[in-house]
Amino acid sequence: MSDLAPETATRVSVALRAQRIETASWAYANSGTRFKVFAQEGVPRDPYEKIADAAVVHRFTGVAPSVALHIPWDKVDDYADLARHARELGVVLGTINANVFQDDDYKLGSVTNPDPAVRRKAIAHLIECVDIMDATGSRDLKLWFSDGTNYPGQDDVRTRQGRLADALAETYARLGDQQRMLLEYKLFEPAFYLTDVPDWGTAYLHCVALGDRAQVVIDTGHHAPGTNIEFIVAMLVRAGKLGGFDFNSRFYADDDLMVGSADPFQLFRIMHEIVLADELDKGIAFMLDQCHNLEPKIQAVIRSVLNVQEATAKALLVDHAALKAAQDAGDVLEANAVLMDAYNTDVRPLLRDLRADLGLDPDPIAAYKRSGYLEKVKAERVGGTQAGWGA
Ligand code: AOS
Ligand code: ZN
Ligand code: ZN
Repeated sequence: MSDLAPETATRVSVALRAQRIETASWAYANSGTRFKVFAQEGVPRDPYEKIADAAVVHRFTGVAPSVALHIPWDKVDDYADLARHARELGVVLGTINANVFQDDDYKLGSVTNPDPAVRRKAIAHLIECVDIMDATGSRDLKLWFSDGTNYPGQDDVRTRQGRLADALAETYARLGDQQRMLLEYKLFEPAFYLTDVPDWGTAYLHCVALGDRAQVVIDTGHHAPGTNIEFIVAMLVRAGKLGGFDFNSRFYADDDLMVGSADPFQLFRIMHEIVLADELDKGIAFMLDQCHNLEPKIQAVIRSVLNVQEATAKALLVDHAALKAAQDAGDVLEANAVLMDAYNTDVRPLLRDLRADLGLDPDPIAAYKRSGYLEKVKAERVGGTQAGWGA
């Protein structure tokens, strides 16, 4: 039992019940670094099996009812059938992630490539992704571009921005009324000198030019060390331009480790900005973008979902009235103490109670392990696929 005041526990539980976290299809498949992919037994052999694994995560957590796809890693002949398969398992297909970074043609860029034929090919893929969204019923198209240059002088910065703007505008024009374009930025990698969408400012400028249904995605691993990510959250929320998160943890660069593992306090600070702005259930997509190279994948995704839930619960515990009073009084230490009180609260009893109320096992990881699912798929699935990298 949680020892929080009953009305506090109720308020936090109601908000947590409404929270939705989207998992990523590629997290269930084999992955690694450019040095080695360590294959695991029982990993999915096709998109249908990835969705089955995502459904298991939802079954034990109750808050992960959608799974993001990556095209062409999750290419199938009939996307409506894939959506039906997902629904039968109790989940839905979520964000469609485009891929204009793995073909040889994209060596000098995709939508920013100097060659118009390559740019056309890239735009055709982005539009194909919207066709797929129509079939899957997905709301969001997520765009991440590896485009950039390795050497000063290699290409013209402003010309490339113009090519990018043209491609985004053509794709945006193809979206349906209920569909959104989410533009993701990343500081560097694979380009090492200049990346065409390196930061939130660049993504924001493009989204403003496009219109209301273009919004920015914050991948928590895509910043320079020490970047104040919660400040970016606050700025984008204030501008109505925060479309979603790709959650993961980083120690060095785009490490794609489990969210909340490297810096749970940062995750709390991010969720605090979301809760303060009352944006927990207003359409911001809370997605995981992670790779589980060493650890068992489904269990790691469950752990990640729980980490987001714990950070959210702590953010919901911040006493906003006390915080504002301390801020208005200029009481630096008291304001900080209000935040730290919430962060230092053990929310696990509250979350166990919430799961029991929802008819779930209070300990999702133990329940998953007891279910025997991993042993079953290990026996059934021989020759699982790689997430996509180097495939
Ligand atoms: C790449 O670094 C980005 O995080 C993208 O979201 C990418 O599409 C995803 O990680 C799959 O590779
Ligand atoms: Zn990402
Ligand atoms: Zn990334």
